[in-house]
Amino acid sequence: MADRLLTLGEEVAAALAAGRPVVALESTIITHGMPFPQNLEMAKGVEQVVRAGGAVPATIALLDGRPTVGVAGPALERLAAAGMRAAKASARDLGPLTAAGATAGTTVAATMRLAARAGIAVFATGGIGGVHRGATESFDISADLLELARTPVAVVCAGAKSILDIGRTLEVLETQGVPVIGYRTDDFPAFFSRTSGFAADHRCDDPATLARAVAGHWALGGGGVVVANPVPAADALDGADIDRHIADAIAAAAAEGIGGKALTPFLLARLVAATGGRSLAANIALVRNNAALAAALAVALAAA
Ligand code: PSU
Ligand code: MN
Repeated sequence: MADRLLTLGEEVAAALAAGRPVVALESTIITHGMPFPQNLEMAKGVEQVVRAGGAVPATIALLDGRPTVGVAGPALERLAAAGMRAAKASARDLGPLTAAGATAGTTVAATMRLAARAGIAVFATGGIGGVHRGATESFDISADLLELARTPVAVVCAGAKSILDIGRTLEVLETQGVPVIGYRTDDFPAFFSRTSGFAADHRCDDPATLARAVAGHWALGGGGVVVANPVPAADALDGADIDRHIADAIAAAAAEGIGGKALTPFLLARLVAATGGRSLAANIALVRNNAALAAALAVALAAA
């Protein structure tokens, strides 16, 4: 059935109508997470990985006020070139930005909301938002965690960057009833590194088992699921080195009075600048790795 609020790409609409596997992809990682032109190469490359895995990619964004599921071609190029000149839309921003006719990258929270509305249950990204360090004072907790509580979409990620307080992020996910499933790992990964020192509460070792775990959560009325897929060992970065750059970035944010929705993009940009190409290469590698697993999960769910 047509949804007059959503613009669906032709290929995505056909796949959904036929019950074929589809993987949602977010776009704040394109506009606010990586510099141009690497962001565009990443976005196109990740779509190819999803296709190679037997699923149809659906990049989601707000284009001139239209919530769009299946951004491709020149529209994807415009979005990537706009970068931080585009807005950053979390779930609460969708109504106002739609009314304003804005173009925006959608965060994990906003992408989940639009994916669920389109009927897409699997979503690949790099890292989720979470509880920021110092949140006991700032109250800065990403809306990603609250959307995960309520919206039945499986989010395949490489854990959370340690710009965040990972322990408190996991506590909020537990409170909100969000399962955290390690893929072929007992540890919750820390984005650039395969371990964070915190455990993932469940583990699955193959896509079919993962699909049963996720489908079971939904069958019993659950919302979002975090599938934590560690960065490939060959692409992982040295934890101590990254932590030093993260500490510097957080100090710079405090000195410049950066907060609210500007904080995460500020920290990400500082990290890219401080580590040069290395962190960007690792970031791209782990997103591709997540896209491959998301495709396998979508295929397994469609076959079930
Ligand atoms: N973490 C990353 N890369 C990203 C983001 C987070 O390592 O690109 C983006 C995602 O789009 C995520 C958003 O949903 O930042 C979270 O922003 P906030 O903390 O303002 O909720
Ligand atoms: Mn925030």
